[in-house]
Amino acid sequence: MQDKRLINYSLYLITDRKVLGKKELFESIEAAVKGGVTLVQLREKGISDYDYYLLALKVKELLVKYCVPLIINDRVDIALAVDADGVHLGPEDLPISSAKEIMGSDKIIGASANCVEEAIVFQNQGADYLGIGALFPTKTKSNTENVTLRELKKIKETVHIPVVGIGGINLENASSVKAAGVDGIAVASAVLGSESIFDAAYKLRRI
Ligand code: TZP
Ligand code: MG
Repeated sequence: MQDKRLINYSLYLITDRKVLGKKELFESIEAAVKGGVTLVQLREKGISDYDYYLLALKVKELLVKYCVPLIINDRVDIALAVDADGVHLGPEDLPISSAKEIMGSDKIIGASANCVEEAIVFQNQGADYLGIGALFPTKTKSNTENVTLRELKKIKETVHIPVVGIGGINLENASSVKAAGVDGIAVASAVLGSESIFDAAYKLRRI
């Protein structure tokens, strides 16, 4: 487990099987990491707890080799079971304070926020970083609220924890997100949906 103050948020990969097509998840994560992904969030929906556990364990073993931290979406229990580096929580998940109590202060707790007010609340509750979006149209997640680049910039200027932009970010618009001053971009389809996962990650990392 890396010191959470030293985490590199610059290219944050969020997994999603829907965007992978025929590509295999585990190999795709490895290609993305080789291309320059600095942090991975395992985001699995609709699989059994046991399968989620086994997959998370395997991905954790892989990422340890590359010194890339693993974040688990939603599930504090799976994150603890595989000794992941942290968890990402949304409005339907455990409150940040409870997750912190269960996981301890060494683990990373990320939260999704849509505006400055929410960002301040989650920071005060102990979030270690914030995911802000959706910044652009995305097919990867339904029921997202839209967040403007202007609001993103305001959030970044207001909070003191790392801020990551998310939602529909790709090679064309990544520079505009960077211009908002963020600590990183979080992507699913721009990397996992790409023909060459390595190249896509490499190019985004360079931005
Ligand atoms: N949260 C807000 S938008 C989003 C999530 C998980 C989806 C990001 O995926 P993509 O394919 O990079 O738009
Ligand atoms: Mg969630």
